[in-house]
Amino acid sequence: MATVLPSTQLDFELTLGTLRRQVDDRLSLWLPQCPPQDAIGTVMRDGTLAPGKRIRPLLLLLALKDLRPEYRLEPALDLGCALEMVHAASLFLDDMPCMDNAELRRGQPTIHLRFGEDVAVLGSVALLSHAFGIAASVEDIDHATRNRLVCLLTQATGAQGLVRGQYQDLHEGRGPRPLEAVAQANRLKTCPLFTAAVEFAALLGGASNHCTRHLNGFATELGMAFQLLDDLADGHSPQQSGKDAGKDEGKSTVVTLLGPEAARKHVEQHLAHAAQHLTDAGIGDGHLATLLGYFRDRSH
Ligand code: GRG
Repeated sequence: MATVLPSTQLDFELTLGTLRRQVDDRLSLWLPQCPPQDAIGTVMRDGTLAPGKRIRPLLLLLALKDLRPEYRLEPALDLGCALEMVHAASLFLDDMPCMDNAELRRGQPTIHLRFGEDVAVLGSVALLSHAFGIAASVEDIDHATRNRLVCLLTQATGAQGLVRGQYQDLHEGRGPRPLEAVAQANRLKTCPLFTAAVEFAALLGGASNHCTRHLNGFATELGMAFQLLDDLADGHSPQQSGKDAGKDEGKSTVVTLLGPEAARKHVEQHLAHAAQHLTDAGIGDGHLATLLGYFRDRSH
């Protein structure tokens, strides 16, 4: 029997669907349209547009709707595309034999298996460069704000962000490590693009320092919950997750250290903290708060 959704939930799902389509249409405009013999252009396009959740651009767009609903969509969409390209670039690398050695991503064979390791690395670098170019040329924003946006993206991506988190995970995660070390690697590898998304929205929306601080706290807590849900999905079939199953065997994650039940409790705690940050930011009953409900449902 078909599930009947309450009308507010239905409205929100329609909003999410519309925003996702707008992100994909904008991504499609930014990504190279090229013949199949242009392998770099092809992986940039196919790898980024392959079906994914688009959670990072959605966070930006929903945060901006909560902060300043009347704000023009195009600059936010462009920044969302930059975030999604950095994310896709990181997935190309994460899947490579020297990292997670994955075979399946977003329901398809991984980029290096389809196109070779050289193309995966070069495509990733090309996507990163493209993302920074987009952030640096967003229209209708003053120079100082644009510089700040680029700096935020740099910090999220580089040696104090995704790169550091990935390194820690690769070099410490294959043996036993304390829970705090797992949490620290998760904080670095997954949260920076979440916090960049809401900070982009805060900058565009002219949010106060107080509000920005709590948005940052919200995104960090959500990122931590998101990573735990990703780890929990390691036990799902490839049909459900679109990824290889059992990649975390022998690795130290919250799930392997504490078991799935305790990991789910951690998810709930992070989501509760995230909700409190939204209340403290003054947007406790907006779009981001509704989004949290979806993660709460997934944690059970
Ligand atoms: C900045 C290019 C670059 C590399 C930095 C490889 C690397 C170093 C970082 C990878 C970090 C990483 C894979 C973190 C995991 C984050 C995560 C939960 C990924 C899954 O994200 P989803 O679920 O995926 O949003 P979809 O496919 O839905 O987009």
